[in-house]
Amino acid sequence: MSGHSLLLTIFLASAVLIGTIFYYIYSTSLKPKNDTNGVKNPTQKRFFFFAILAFVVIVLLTITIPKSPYFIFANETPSKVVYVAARQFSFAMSYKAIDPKGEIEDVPIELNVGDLVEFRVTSLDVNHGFGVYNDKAELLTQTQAMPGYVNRLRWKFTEPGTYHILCLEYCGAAHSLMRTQFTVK
Ligand SMILES: [Cu+2]
Repeated sequence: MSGHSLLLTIFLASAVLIGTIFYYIYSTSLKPKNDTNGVKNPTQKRFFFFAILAFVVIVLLTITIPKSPYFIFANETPSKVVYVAARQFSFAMSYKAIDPKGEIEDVPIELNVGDLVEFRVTSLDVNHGFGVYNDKAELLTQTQAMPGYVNRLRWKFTEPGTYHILCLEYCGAAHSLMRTQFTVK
């Protein structure tokens, strides 16, 4: 079992356990009354409402959790690694690993259509966002840039063009100016 599926299993098992405890408290704290004069017991209605709600939530989670970006391209080896250091108020991108205490290299990045790219994103000061936008200003994918951590973001670009990186987390007075770009051929 991979680390991801183990975490998911633990999460789901805890959710079922918590749900069972809540249901036990719910079922023992109400004294259902018999129907009188044709009026239905309101607690029964409430039970069905919550049962349907729980069903909808479980179905939606089952569909959407496997599609979350954390699992995307997890079983493939990236053909290119791009290192990103965010700082107030710019991004530095390089093909070489970034040493936060050394000189920060910032080189023009060129990627190929169809290549699996892994961005390794960190921050040199405060929390930033790393949002990848296409030419039409549509957000394709994103992760956080956090000091002391390296977040990996994998993506395959299907169209050539200029892509833009924008900070997605308010990080100071010049946050809105914090952007860079790279090309895909
Ligand atoms: Cu920002």
